[in-house]
Amino acid sequence: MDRTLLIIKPDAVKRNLIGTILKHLGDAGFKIIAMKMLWPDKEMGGAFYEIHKGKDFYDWLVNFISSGPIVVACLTAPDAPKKLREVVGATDPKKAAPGTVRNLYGTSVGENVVHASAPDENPEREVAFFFTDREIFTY
Ligand code: DAT
Ligand code: MG
Repeated sequence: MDRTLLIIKPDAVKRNLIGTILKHLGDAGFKIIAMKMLWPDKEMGGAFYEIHKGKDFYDWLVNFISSGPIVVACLTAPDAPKKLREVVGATDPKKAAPGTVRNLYGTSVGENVVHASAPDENPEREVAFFFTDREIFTY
């Protein structure tokens, strides 16, 4: 089984959408094999999003991801990174396909409720950013 990283971003946590989003992903066939809630500081947010350093939205993004608690989870399913991106939808909620998580719950291109690892941007690096091997379970 493949694995990928999900982040429920501060906008969704503040709007009390943790359970709604996890149910959506459970119904879509994902199994949670690691999960925790944390409040990242700017150093951690900047390191996680370092791939975007230099882009015009980088400072906004780092401030946003460190603006409140987030939920990080490692999800497994066949072809998990690709499948999660499909279920999450396009970055901009207005362009996300009907019924996707961002289409249903996102409010703007920045406040788009979730992060999902890009299949071509090393999902395993993102899983390892938040979880040690001992925090990820096989069951
Ligand atoms: P994705 O999260 O779909 O992989 P991305 O990697 O291009 O999208 O960008 C990472 C995050 O940065 C994205 O979820 C929201 C934010 N972002 C991207 N483009 C933006 C923009 N034009 N204005 C504000 N925030 C943006
Ligand atoms: Mg991305």
